[in-house]
Amino acid sequence: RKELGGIFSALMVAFNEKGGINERGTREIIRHNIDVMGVDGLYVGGSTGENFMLATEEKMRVFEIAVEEAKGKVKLIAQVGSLNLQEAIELGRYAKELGYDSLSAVTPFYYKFDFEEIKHYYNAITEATEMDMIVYSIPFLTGVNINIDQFAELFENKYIIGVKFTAGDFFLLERMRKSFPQHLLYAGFDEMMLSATVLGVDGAIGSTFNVNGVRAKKIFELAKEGRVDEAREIQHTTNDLIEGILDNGLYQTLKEILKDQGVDAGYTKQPMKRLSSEKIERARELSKKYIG
Ligand code: HMN
Repeated sequence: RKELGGIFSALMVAFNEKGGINERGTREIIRHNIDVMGVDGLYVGGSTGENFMLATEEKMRVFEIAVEEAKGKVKLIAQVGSLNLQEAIELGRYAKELGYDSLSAVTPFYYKFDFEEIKHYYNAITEATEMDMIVYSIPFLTGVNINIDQFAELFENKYIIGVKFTAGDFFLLERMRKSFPQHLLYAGFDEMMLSATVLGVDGAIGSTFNVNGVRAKKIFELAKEGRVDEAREIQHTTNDLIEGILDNGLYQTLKEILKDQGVDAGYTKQPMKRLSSEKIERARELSKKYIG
């Protein structure tokens, strides 16, 4: 299972002006990630893919496109989590059929589900699909916090092989690394990747790797070799870029940078707003300054 480590781009999806999937653009983004960024894998259907705003058929189509462009080249994880458990199962079965390496599912959110309910959700998906599962924990967006004992309980399910840890609680991350040496842990905040790597994560899954994957890979590899000073320099540059991106509008700016790099990344889906012309200019400046 540790073969599933490394740097995974949380795949962006290109949309047209009306919000439909721009397939050609999406294929370009995938190839850019593989050929130019050199990532080890793709995390398909995550937050960055604007997945929670898509219809089931659109989610399936994105899974298909990623397989067509990337199968056999990089590792593929399908995020299937949904408040509609039946949909999550259906997507999981489809990802299995398509040959994905693992599933992942966001913790069910909005209704303040208790832990028994959350556990049932994961067990239902893995029982129906018999696929490996990476828990997608992102408390700042979901409001769902899972503690170490609860992770241990989830891991009693042999299909649950790891956690995508998008949080800044590095005490918890360290405790998890010590308690679960065999499980896969992925850093979820790109701006904290070096710290997470020093704590021993097996990989990282991030949105900014779509444009900054080369640096991300370097940080990860240098830190694994114990060359922390060199890694820190690259994290500093990376964070100058990420600060600029967050300040300007995360997904919109990533798409503008991709466009500046010659990739037809299209639009974000409404109600995400369009960038003003000043912000588009700013995105282009970031692209020139940090990517080249
Ligand atoms: C996904 O599911 O798309 C990503 O894996 C989520 C990932 O953790 C990103 N988080 C969000 O977009 C909310 C980060 O890469 C994040 O965008 C980045 O660290 C900038 O804060």
